[in-house]
Amino acid sequence: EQVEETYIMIKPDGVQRGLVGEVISRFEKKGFKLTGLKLFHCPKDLAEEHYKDLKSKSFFPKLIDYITSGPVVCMGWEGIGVVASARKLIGATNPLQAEPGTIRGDLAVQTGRNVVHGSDSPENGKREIGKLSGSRKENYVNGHQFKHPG
Ligand code: YYY
Ligand code: MG
Repeated sequence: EQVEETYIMIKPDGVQRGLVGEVISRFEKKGFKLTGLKLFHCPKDLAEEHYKDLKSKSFFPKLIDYITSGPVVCMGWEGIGVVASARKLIGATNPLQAEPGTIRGDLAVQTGRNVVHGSDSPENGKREIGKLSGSRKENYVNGHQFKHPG
């Protein structure tokens, strides 16, 4: 197992419903390290870039409308095997199929309102942190450098 970084984004429904603390808490309690965080209203072009692999899907326009409908919380999380582990913590794409104990399984009912995004590979983790964060990591952490204890 390798130390890697994943991009986790609390989607507009999660922010609006007041689930930011709940989501962050689950990643903290698991033992991962927060490497960056910002509140961000994603412009359309960046949303389309982020979800470019889904461009041909019928739900794509609705997905872009939704993800740009309000602020999201962009985060980087680091740790051993964090990419796959985060996907487990998040649960299946359709919240009705997500296991209880997962974020989507506990907190959501609709695929189109499933609270949180997590990268599906270390490569996409890097790409998404770079792109959706505004391409510069300094910007992503809002210019603040911080050291995580331990
Ligand atoms: O990685 P994950 O978020 O679990 O699913 P993806 O297949 O990458 O789809 C991204 C996003 O698109 C999903 O979280 C909700 C939305 N979506 C949808 O609205 N309807 C579908 N049938 C599939 C996905
Ligand atoms: Mg995905």
